[in-house]
Amino acid sequence: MKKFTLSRRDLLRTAPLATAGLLLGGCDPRAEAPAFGELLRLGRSMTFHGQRLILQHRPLVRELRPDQISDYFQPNGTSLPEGDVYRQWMENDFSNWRLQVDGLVNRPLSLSLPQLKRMPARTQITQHNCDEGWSAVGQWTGVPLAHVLDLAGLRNDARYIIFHCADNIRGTWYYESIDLFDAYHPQTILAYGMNGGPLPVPNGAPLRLRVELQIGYKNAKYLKRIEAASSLAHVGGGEGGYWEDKGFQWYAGL
Ligand SMILES: Nc1nc2c(c(=O)[nH]1)N[C@H]1C(S)=C(S)[C@@H](COP(=O)(O)O)O[C@H]1N2
Ligand SMILES: [Mo]
Repeated sequence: MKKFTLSRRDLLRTAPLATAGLLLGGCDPRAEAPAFGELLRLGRSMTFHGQRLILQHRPLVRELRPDQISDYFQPNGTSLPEGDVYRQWMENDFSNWRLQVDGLVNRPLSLSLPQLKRMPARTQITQHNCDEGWSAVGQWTGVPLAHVLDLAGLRNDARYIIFHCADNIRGTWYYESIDLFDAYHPQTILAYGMNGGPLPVPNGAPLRLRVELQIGYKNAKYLKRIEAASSLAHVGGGEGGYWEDKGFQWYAGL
C-alpha cells in the first residue's frame, strides 16, 4: 500500500500536464522530458493510480436525514483524556486550547476555537462505522480541512497529514494520518459541533477529525496539532496511527 500512496500526489499534480502532452503529441518538446516518459509508464502500469484518477471526481459519502441521527452516539476509545493539560482546557471551556498547524507548511498556524468557528463551515449527517462492528449516525459541523491546509500553505514535499491528539492511552499518544486525497475531500472536516451543539467531551471536544471515507479509528478526536509531513516514519511506531502501530490497516477506506 505504502509504495503506491507515496506517488499519488505527484500523479494528481502532473495528470493535467500528461493530458496536455498527449494532445500535443510528438511535436511538443515537453514530451521528450524524462519525467514525462516516467509518467506515461506509471499511467500504463498502475491500476491503483487509475482508480485514484477516477476518484478525482470526488464522490461524496451518503448524507442522511436529520430524523436518522442516532439518539445515542456511543463514545469509543478515550472518552475523557487524562492529565492536567486537558483538564485545564476543559475548565476554561477550551478558551486556552489552540490547534497547531505545522510541519511542511509555509505558514505555521496556532488557531483558537473562535477562529476556527469563523471559518467557512460545513454540516453533514453521516454514518460512522467502527471497526468493532457498530455504527451510529451523527451530524457534524466544522471547517473543511482543505481550508485550514490552504491557509497554512502546504509545501510541495507534503504527502501526509498527521493528527496529533491530546489523549495518552497507557503511555502512548493517540495519532492518525491520512493522505492528501482524503485530506482535500470536501467531507473531510475538523468538527467542533455535533448534533447541533458543541462537540461533547466523550466525542472528542473541542475538535475532531471527520474523514467520512474512512473507518472509525481514523476519525481522530481531541486534536491538538496537525502536521504536514513527507513520511510517517517519525511518529509513534511509524505505521501512521495508534491502531496502525498495533497492526490495523493504514488505508481503512469504507
Ligand atoms: N484521540 C482519539 N481519537 C479516536 C479514538 C480514541 O480513542 N482517541 N477512538 C477512535 C475510534 S476506534 C472510534 S470508533 C471513534 C469513536 O468516536 P466516538 O467516541 O465519537 O464514538 O473515534 C476514534 N478516534
Ligand atoms: Mo473504532
